[in-house]
Amino acid sequence: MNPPINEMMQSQIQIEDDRTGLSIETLRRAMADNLFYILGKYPAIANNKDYYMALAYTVRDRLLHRWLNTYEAYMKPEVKIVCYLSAEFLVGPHLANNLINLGIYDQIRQAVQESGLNLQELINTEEEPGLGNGGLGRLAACYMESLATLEVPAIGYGIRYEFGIFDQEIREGWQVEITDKWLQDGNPWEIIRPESEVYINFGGRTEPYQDDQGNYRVRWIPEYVVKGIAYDTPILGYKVNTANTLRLWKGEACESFNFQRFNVGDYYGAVDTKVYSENLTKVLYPNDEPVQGKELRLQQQYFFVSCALQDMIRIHLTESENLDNFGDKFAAQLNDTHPSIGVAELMRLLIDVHHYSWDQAWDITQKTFAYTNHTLLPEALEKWPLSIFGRLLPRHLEIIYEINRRFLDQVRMKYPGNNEKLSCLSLIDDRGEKYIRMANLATVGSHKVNGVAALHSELVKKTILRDFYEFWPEKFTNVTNGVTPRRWMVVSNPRLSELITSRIGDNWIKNLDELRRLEQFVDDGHFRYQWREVKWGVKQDLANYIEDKLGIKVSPDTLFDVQVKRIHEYKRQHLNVLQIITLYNRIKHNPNLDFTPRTCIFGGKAAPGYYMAKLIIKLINSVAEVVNKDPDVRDRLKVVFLPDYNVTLGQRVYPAADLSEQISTAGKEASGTGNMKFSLNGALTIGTYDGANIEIRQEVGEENFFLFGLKTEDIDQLRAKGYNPWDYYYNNPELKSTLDLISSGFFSHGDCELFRPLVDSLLHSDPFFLFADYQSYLECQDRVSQAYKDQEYWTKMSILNVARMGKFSSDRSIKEYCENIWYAKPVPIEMKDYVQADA
Ligand code: CRA
Repeated sequence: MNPPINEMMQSQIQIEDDRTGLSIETLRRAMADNLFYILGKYPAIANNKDYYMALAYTVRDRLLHRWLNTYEAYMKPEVKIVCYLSAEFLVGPHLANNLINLGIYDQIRQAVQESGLNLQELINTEEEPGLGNGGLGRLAACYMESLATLEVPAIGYGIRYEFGIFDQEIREGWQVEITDKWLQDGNPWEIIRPESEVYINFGGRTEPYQDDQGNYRVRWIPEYVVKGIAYDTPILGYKVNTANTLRLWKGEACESFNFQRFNVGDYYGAVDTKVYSENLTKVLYPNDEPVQGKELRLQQQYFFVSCALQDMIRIHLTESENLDNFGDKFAAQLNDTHPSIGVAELMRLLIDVHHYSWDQAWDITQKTFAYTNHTLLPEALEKWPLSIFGRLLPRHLEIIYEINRRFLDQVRMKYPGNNEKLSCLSLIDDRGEKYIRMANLATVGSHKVNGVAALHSELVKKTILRDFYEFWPEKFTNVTNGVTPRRWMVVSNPRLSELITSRIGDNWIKNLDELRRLEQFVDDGHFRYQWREVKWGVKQDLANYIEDKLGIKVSPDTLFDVQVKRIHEYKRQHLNVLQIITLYNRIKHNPNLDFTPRTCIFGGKAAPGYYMAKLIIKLINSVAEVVNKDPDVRDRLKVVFLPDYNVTLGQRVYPAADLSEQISTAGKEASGTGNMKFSLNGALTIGTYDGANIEIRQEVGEENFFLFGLKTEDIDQLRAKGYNPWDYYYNNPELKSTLDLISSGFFSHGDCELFRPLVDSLLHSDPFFLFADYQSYLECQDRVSQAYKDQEYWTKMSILNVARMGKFSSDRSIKEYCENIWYAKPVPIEMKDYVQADA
C-alpha cells in the first residue's frame, strides 16, 4: 500500500540549497534557475528587468524562513503586536534594502557580477511602490523598518492601490500626471493570502432585534458587500531574524461573475459588481495635506480599517477564547485621522458581532487605539458630511452618536452650563451643514494622542485640540519623527557610510547615537579631505544624472542647494525662487560680482487639483530656462527641476546636497523628515524655526545651522496687527525688482499674465508671509555663500551635523512609541526549519 500522501511528500522534501545557500556559486545558479523556471526566459532573450525579477526571487527565497518563523512567533497569546494603520506606506524599492538588511549585499554583488551583470543596474530597474504622497507615508515605511530592526512584533495595515501616486512629467515647464502602473511587470515581493479574505459591508440600513436570550441587539443589513484580499510584503529588520508583515488589502467582488445577468444576455452587467468593487482600491488620492470630502475616499478608509480589525480579531481568536484581552494583544496606531473610523468599527465588531456590552467594548477600544496628528492645516482636518457618512455607514453613525452622547455627558459634568465647550468638543459639527469631525473621534477613542515634533505637539495642545487637552491633559504627548539610517544612509550613501565605518566601526547603523564618535575627527585634516571627496563623488553622480535626464550641465564644484518635497505654498518653494531671481538680478547689475557658484535643485509633485502649486512648478522651470542660458551668468547660477521626485530619486539627491532648504512658514510644517535625511548626509540646513528644524538645530548646534525668519508667535503678532505685503514691496528695492521682473513677462516670453495669480496672491494677501521673511532669508543665504567659500570650515560643520544627528533615527522614535504609547516589547525570533520539521 502507498504511504499517505503528505507523509510521502514530506519524506521527499529536502532543504533545497538553491533557495537558502549563500555561496557565490549557489546564488548564481539560483538566479539562472529563477530566470528559467519562474520567468520562462533564458539568457539570450532576457533583459535587465527579467534579471531583476530573477534576482528578487533569489533574495525572497532567502528571507522566507525568517518571515514564517516571525509570523508563527506572533501567534503566541502573550506576544503584543503593534498594528500600524495607515492609508499610505511609501516603502520605496525593496531590493537594495533587503540585501543590506539580510547582510548579503557583497555576496549578491559578486554573484551578479560573475553572471556578467551589474547589480546597480538591476537595482535601478525596480519600479517603486508609490503608495503614498509624501512625509506621512514615508514615515510609516521608516517606522515599519525600525520596528523590525528593534524586533518589535508589528503588522502594517493599508491599501494595495493598483495605481499609486502619479508619475510626473514636465512638458513645457508644466506638470503632467501619468498613471503609475507599478504592478504592470509583476511584484516579486508580495504574496497573496486568499485564506485571509474578509467581507466588508456598505450602505443599507440597521435593524433592532432580540436574540434568543432576549437581549436587545442591532444588525446591519448592507446594500452591498465587498471582499478584501490580503497581499503580504515582508519588512526585514537589519541583521536580525525578524521579518514583519506589511499587509495591504485589495477590494474584490464577492462573486466576480453574475451568471443570472449573463444568462439573460446582459454581458456587461455580468461583471458590473466586479468593476465596482475593484474600483475601491484602484487609486491613491494624490493630495498631500488637504483632503477633499470624496465618498470613495471614505469607502477606502472604512474598507482597509475593517479588513485590518477583522484580521486582528481572527488572529486573536486562533489562540484565545474571547476578545477580553484584545487591547493587550494589539496596539493599533492611527496614522492621522484617515483610519479613525476604526474607533467606531471596533465598537461595532465587539458589540454587534461579538456581543460585548458597551462599557466593555469601550474599554477595549480606548486601550487599543492611539492617534498621531500630522498637521494643523485647517484644510487638512478631515470631516465627513453627515449625509454621505450616514448613507455609507448607517450603523457607524449610530455608534458615533452614542459615543458622543456619553462623552458629552462627561463634559457637562465637568463644565456645567458651558455650551461653548460642548460645541467645540462634540464629534458632530452642527453649525450649518452637519459633519463628523474625525480628529475628535480619534481623540476620544484613543488613550494617547501625539504630535510629530516638539513644537507641533505644543501647537496641537494650544490650537486644534485645545479643549481636549484641557479635558484630558494626560492623553497628550510628543514623539518627534525619525528616519531609518539603513535606507537613508547605508543604502543610499554607501560611500559616506563606508568612510564613517572606517573610523568608528559599524555599530552606528543600529545605534545612531554612536555617530557622536565622529566628533573626534573634525580636526583631522585627512578625514576632512576624505569627507569632501565622498561628497564630491556623490555630487558628480547626481550631475551625471541631471545631464543625462535633462541635458543640463552642472558642476560638482558649485554649492548644491536643494529643495525636494511636495510642492505647497506653505513650504514656500516660491520664496526660494524669489531668492534665485534676486541673485540673478545682482549678477545682471554687476557681472563681475564676487559670487559663490550655486546649483539650485528642486523636485516635488503638486496635487493635480492644486493650481497654485502647479504654477510654482512652471515658474521654477521658466526661471531655469532663462538663467541657465544667460551668458552673463557664466555658469555661476544654475536652476534644475528634477521631474518625478520619489523615494528612488530621493536616494540620489539627499547624499549629494550641500544645503538643505527647510523654509516653511513657522508653525506650518508639523515636523518634516527630509530635513533629517539631508543633515544625516552632511548637508547644512537653511531653515525657519519650524517643525523638527528646531530640534535639529538644538542637536547640531546653533553655529552649524542657518536659521532665519519669523517665529510662530511673531507671525501671530504680525497677523494680529495687520499684515500688509505692499509695505515690504515698496520698502525693499530688491524684492520689488524681483517681483517686477516676473510681472514684466521676462520669464514667460513676454506673457505678463502667466504668473499674475502668483504675484497677485503675494501682493494682496501673502498668506504664508514670504515677504515678511524675504530679507532675513536673503541675508542668511549670503552667510551661507560666505561660509561655503571656506571649505575647511564648511566641512567641519558638515561632519558635526552628521555626528550629532543620532536623535533622528526612527529607532529612537519607535522606542518612544513602544515605551509611552504601545507598551510593546521586542520578541527576538528563534529560527526553526520548516522544510525539515514535522508538518
Ligand atoms: N505632509 C507633515 O506635513 C510631517 C509628516 C509626517 C505631514 C510633515 O511635516 O513630517 O506628515 N502631514 O509626520 C500630513 O500628512 C496629513 O498630514 C505630511 O507628510
